[in-house]
Amino acid sequence: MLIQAVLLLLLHCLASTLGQYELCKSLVSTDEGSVWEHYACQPKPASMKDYMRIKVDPPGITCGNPPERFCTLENPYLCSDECDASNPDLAHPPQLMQDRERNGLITYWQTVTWRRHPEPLLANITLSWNKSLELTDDIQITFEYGRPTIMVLDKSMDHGRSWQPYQFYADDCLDAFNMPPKRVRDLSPANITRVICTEQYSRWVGSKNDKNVKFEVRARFAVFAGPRLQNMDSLYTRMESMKGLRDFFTFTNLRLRLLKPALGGTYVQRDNLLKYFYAISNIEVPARCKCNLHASQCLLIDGNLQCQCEHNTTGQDCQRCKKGFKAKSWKAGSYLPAPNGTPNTCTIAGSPSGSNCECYGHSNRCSYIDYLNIVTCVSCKHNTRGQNCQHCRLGYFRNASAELDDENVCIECNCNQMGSVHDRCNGTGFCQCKDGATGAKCDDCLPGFYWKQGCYSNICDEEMLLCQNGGTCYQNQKCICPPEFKGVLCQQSRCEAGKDCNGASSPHLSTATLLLCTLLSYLLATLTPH
Ligand SMILES: *[C@@H]1O[C@H](CO)[C@@H](O)[C@H](O)[C@H]1NC(C)=O
Ligand SMILES: *[C@@H]1O[C@H](CO)[C@@H](O)[C@H](O)[C@H]1NC(C)=O
Ligand SMILES: *[C@@H]1O[C@H](CO)[C@@H](O)[C@H](O)[C@H]1NC(C)=O
Ligand SMILES: *[C@@H]1O[C@H](CO)[C@@H](O)[C@H](O)[C@H]1NC(C)=O
Ligand SMILES: *[C@@H]1O[C@H](CO)[C@@H](O)[C@H](O)[C@H]1NC(C)=O
Ligand SMILES: *[C@@H]1O[C@H](CO)[C@@H](O)[C@H](O)[C@H]1NC(C)=O
Ligand SMILES: [Ca+2]
Repeated sequence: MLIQAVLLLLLHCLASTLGQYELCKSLVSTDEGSVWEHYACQPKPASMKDYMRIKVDPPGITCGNPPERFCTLENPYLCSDECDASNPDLAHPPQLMQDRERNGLITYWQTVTWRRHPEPLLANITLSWNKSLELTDDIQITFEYGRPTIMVLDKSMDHGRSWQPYQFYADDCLDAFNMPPKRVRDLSPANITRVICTEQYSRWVGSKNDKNVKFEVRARFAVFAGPRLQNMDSLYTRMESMKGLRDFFTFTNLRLRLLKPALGGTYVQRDNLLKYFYAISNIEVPARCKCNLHASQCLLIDGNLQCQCEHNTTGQDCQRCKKGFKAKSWKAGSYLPAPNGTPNTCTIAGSPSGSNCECYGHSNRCSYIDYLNIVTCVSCKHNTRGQNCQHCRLGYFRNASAELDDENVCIECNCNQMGSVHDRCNGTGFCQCKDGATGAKCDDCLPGFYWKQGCYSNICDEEMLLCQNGGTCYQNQKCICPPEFKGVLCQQSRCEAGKDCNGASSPHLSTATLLLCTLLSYLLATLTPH
């Protein structure tokens, strides 16, 4: 017992020297021998600039092709500097935003100058990681020769498919974006995830004084964890309880939209446009791999960051249970309760912790049904049903290319409501069609039928059911008859008994004549004795 206590103490020491959530598991000795204990865990923060891919737009925005002279805002008449892409000493390619500078030598990416004024000088810098990351400290972008007057930081959480603004920067927020200027310190816990426009990093202070533009992460953390981030538990508790807080710090891509360069004053001096351009020497992105609290390591494998998943999870972000470990559905680990959190491990199918009830990852709950003496899964998700969530719900069919534990295992039948008997389908997705309907979803008609919110027998066609007496077939639905004929196929003359009508040979009878005809035949019919 003493040894156990000492071991536990040791473990505690180890955990606290390592920092929070740095261990996914550890071997603990108990009376029954050594067993693994599992904890929520996350990788250490890292300098993600080492792993980012940079793309600058538009093409040709980088200076030096052709070679170009440029001036500085401080001394606009001393234009001895040159950018030349073909000379390594004078080139300013994009990778100089992420290099490791040595011996105090500042290296930077630089754009062409604003020769095309008043056409705006625009540039996008897109940073991609092909991995979900979570910010752990301030993003810091270092501008040489002055910070932009207007810029936007965007982020994507889905590998660049969709983008959203992260922060706006301008020397005049109202003028540039019609937003009131804010500082992060104006934010309260309730609106900490608000996207703001700040004027803090865009005002002209001389190009040597403050070169940095920040996206403040520390100040946002401090709202919960205190000014020196001494109470990280409190932040982690918020991460679990406050909707959108973790997502706010999560991204796969970032984009800087540079909209207006530093001016060094209020106005653009049109007689010296060679002093206006963008130059960035460094982009610092301190973050950790997002592994859903299932990994403490994140490694570069084949050029991509990859969580080293524990707890029998898998996937780039440990966002799935491993095959064969889907007794329950997948869950992210939890920071709570402090200090070790809850690992929410994936459990082996049919293992005791899954209560011997395999649900193929479609349910987390089992229940014992007394009178049947069975254990059954409760609230099967992903459109499954059954004791083990092994069947598809009515209106769904089994996806032949998916395993039973796949989220996509059941596909909606999608039977056409008008053409089908009901919304169920057979094992290969075929619906049961009403008379005249056909196709897997019963949204087509058999030959001899036409579609009008369901299939109906043709009234006329070009082969068997011909319209007569010059009638024309309208969409298989009806014969459009000449005025003097009627009947489904225009087979009937309108005035069979009327002599006057027989004589009418002109194709277009006037309405008056027609009326007269009808009247005459009516009169004849009533007057003729039976
Ligand atoms: C920068 O990206 C935005 C979309 O985020 C796009 O609308 C704009 O045209 C791009 N600008 C340049 C200069 O490529
Ligand atoms: C992104 O990462 C995934 C998983 O590591 C990999 O399969 C994919 O090929 C990568 N895509 C690119 C464009 O590198
Ligand atoms: C955030 O909330 C605080 C207090 O509730 C308020 O004073 C502040 O204006 C809000 N900030 C934004 C950007 O809405
Ligand atoms: C994961 O599965 C392996 C192999 O069955 C097992 O030894 C290990 O304890 C499991 N880990 C967790 C966290 O359940
Ligand atoms: C069937 O399952 C496979 C494998 O998971 C999946 O890629 C595919 O999208 C599924 N098909 C449908 C129609 O959902
Ligand atoms: C489903 O119905 C179609 C069409 O009737 C048939 O070809 C198919 O074999 C059926 N599939 C199953 C699994 O019964
Ligand atoms: Ca550099």
